[in-house]
Amino acid sequence: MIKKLILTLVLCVGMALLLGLPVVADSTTSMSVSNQTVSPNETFDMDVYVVLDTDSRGAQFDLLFNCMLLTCNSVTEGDFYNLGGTQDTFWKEPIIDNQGNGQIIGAACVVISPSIPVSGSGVLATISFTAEALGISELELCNVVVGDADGNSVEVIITSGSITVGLEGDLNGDGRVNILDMIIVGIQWGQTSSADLNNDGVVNILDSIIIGANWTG
Ligand SMILES: [Ca+2]
Ligand SMILES: [Ca+2]
Repeated sequence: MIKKLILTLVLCVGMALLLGLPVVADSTTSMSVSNQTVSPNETFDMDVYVVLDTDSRGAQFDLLFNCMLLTCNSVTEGDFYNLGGTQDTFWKEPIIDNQGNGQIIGAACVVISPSIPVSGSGVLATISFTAEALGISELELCNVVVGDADGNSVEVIITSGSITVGLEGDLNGDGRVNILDMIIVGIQWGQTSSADLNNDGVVNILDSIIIGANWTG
């Protein structure tokens, strides 16, 4: 019985290779930012979070945001690669563009020899923003590169986020929490998107409840 199962598995893999089907890498390396709701004029922090299932010596990212809604004040190194300040790293300050496009360009962190590579999870960087106007700004991670202990690129799952400036639950940014926001939850039901108000990775009834609790009509 076991031999049959193994033979079947081998045949399936062989067929997949013969047919040129993509082989999906079993990667759990990820980089993400979350969704937050903030008030106008509020200054707040957003962490860039990493999860690494392999030893790594460095990572870099860019991030796009809506500079009509947000001003980026600073991007500072997190405690992931420096192990809470106990080992040496080089932190490359990114270029911050609060005009025109709204970009953070070239944030990077690398451990410096003889420091050890790291794995697990933690904060790669912390971004300080100030909310300037009502609305929703997508936070799009891009140009993400994570290197393993030998400098090889690692496959990374990227999860971008968003900042809602205004009332919690006001998904369309019109200053009210009502049926229009509930409709957005309905449209995005089951997805990972900006309507994921409680940041649990899926849009569902729990997000609807948050809208109900903040209902203005
Ligand atoms: Ca609304
Ligand atoms: Ca949710």
